[in-house]
Amino acid sequence: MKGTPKEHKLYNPKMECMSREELRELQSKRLRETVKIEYENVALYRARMDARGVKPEDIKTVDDLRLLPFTQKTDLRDEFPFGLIAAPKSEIVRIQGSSGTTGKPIVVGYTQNDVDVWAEMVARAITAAGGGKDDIIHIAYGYGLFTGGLGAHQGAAKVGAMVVPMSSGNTPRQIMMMKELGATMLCCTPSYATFLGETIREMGIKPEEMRLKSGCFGAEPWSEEMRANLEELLGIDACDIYGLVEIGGPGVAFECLEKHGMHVSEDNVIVEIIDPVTEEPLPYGESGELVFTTIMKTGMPMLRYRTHDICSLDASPCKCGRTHVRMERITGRTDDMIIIRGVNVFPSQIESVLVGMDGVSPHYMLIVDRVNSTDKLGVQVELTNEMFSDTVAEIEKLRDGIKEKIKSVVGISVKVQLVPPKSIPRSEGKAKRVIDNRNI
Ligand code: DLL
Repeated sequence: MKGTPKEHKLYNPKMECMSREELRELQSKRLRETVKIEYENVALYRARMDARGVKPEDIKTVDDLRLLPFTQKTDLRDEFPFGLIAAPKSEIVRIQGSSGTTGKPIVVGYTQNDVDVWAEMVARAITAAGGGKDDIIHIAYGYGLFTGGLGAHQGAAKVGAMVVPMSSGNTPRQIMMMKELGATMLCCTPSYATFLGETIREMGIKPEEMRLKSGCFGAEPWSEEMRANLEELLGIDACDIYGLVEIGGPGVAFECLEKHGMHVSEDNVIVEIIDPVTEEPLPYGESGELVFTTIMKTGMPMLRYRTHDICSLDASPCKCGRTHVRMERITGRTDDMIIIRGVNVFPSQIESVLVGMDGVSPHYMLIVDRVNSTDKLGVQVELTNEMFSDTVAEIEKLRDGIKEKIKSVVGISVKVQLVPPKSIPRSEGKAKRVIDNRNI
């Protein structure tokens, strides 16, 4: 909370506070090993490196990173499910995925080593947010293929805390459990945390009656204003945490109690910022697309993975003692992905439902609102002329059918509104498919 003196705790001081020179050497060594693994075991990487005339021996230090090819989400789709796995399949102990993908989803295979590395990244994040063995950590991220629940769980278990694996949903029960068990930390999306805070107030429970002191909130973009509001609602320190399933789930970067950017776990990943158009690396401080290379993963390592997330890096010293660079808040995306209640949604997924469906045209608009701190997705769909003159019962049946199909493809409930033919504005350039009314 503001004004409270900050006591900075570290989970792994050796790694987290290593000098920049030592870190560079460690990164270079680990990069060489990773590139060798990829070249020897993954046909796609071998072919791409061969096409560029690059051999593993050419990669000597982190400066040689730019010789390597990029990896994209489409590569994971094309190589689904096991094409990018670098370890023997019998070594894969966990599959995690990205929420809400249509057709071929994205899955990532983790070895026991990868699960352990990831658990430590989250343990560091929890420690940085003031957590430890004496804490009772309430986890309200969803458990499943999404990395939020299991990721936070593993990290909380690693610091030796008492873990309450609530998963998402059933808000009154979440609040009852937090209050009765005396949760001291909360891990969930920032919008859900705000909703919990508002509901706690509405139920007449005062923040003092709860024992919460801090939390790790991420999986979606949020703002400083949202942080201030959340901290005030729950009486806590709210720290940001970032990650993506391709690189290692939550914990890839996390805030300490200084709360001025997320320390990137640089002994496990190499981070770059590139110009998304020229693909050239940009210096610290400039805003561009985040790119990660994993250097500790063995199941499905990633070379220069383009996240499409936009932010900048800050290498100035931090009072907490960590030497790892910090990434600023994510300010946007280079693609049209939106995140609704922690679920990643691409407009193309909605389109795939509508195309070929009788009675509607493939013209649609997604409208995102935040009502009582909960994201709501509305989909406006244009009826065809024939359907427009049909009976109300038929139109309602069509609407329910679309709603159900979107739920099965994207994984979330949406409000479908059928609109008259030609009522959605046509664009001459890039079609505008999303109206985001959330103030984040
Ligand atoms: O969202 C992992 C995660 C779980 C992070 C819990 C933090 C807490 P994915 O489902 O693969 O993984 O989605 C990754 O979510 O590329 C960003 O666009 C967005 N994202 C994740 N964390 C943040 C954050 C998890 N702190 C995608 N701020 C990423 C803004 C975030 N966006």
